[in-house]
Amino acid sequence: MSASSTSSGKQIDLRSDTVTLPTPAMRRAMAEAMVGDDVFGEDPTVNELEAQTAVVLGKEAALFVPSGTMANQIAVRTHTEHGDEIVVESSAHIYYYEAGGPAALSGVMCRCVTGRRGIFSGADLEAVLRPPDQHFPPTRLVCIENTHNRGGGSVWRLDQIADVAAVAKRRGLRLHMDGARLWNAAVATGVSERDLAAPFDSVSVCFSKGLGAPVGSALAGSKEFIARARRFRKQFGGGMRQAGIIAAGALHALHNHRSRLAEDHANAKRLAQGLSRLPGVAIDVESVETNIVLFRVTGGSATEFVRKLDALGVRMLATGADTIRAVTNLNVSGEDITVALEIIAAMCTGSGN
Ligand code: TLP
Repeated sequence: MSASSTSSGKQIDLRSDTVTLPTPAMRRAMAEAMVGDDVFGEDPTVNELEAQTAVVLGKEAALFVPSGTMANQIAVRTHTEHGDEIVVESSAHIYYYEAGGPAALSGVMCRCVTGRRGIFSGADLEAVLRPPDQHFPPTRLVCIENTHNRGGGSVWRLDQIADVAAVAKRRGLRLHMDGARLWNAAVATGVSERDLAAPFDSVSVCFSKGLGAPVGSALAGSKEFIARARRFRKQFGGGMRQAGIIAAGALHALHNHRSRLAEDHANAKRLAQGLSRLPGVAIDVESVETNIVLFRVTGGSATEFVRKLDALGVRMLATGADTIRAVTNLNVSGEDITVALEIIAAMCTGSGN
């Protein structure tokens, strides 16, 4: 792929926190990892990663899987039977970005709640729940996403989680959290991953987003839940062999890259503040809570804005007709944000042409 670069020769890639490259220390850990056949349960590095992830999330067990999508879809499959209904937020990754997985893989219906920047209340949940009746699919599972991707990296606070969890519990529903960026929520709130995960029957986390590992996610829950999930991982084709090589990258990320997310959050805030001063850009700076910055372009299309910016060496993602997403990450420094802002300012004011 040949992409443009800034005048310093660097490309500033803000499309996602999935684009990060492994650090030299992470590569060393991967190269030196002890490995075995994980389908036989014999990969010591995978076993260690699963054990340590379970501890961090305060759950009995965890399962290493190739992707966040697989972790979520295995969770849906493990909690449900064909013909059940699950409740998701209308822009949740599970519903919006996972290629119809709930219908295709689990045969379940999705019932949507529309939140505010992805966050909904116990009352919102209550409003979509129907009584047991032969006409209705049995509702089994409620999913929330923390942080919420299309909500702009918005954080579910403990009281908001407790509100939804209380309704779910009262109605006998199971609770899953898509915690692809739970690490960011923990850093932003100062509340541990374990506490944020406590009300949930299952939690998925990603090592390949903000934490910067090249591959890998995990699903955590009770021992019984994970034993059933392990069978669906195999059925979905996610049983890997000497997976310790990638698990070592994830383990390194879990130990070394969590607290540094504060830097990504500060960079996102500064990017948002800089963007707010530019003509043709509409942004709510206050809404930037973690590493995702969403803004609107008012004088043209998002696709065109992103294409022009790309040619100047700064990459972002158009997420709608006039909406753009920038995600700060491990490979983008504070200095890169300064350079990116200069480039965007020149483009928006026409002074760079
Ligand atoms: N999100 C990706 C894209 O798929 C949109 C991104 O660039 O943000 N849950 C959440 C909340 C996610 O944001 C993602 C990835 C996933 C699950 C899926 O993870 P992967 O890509 O590992 O399947």
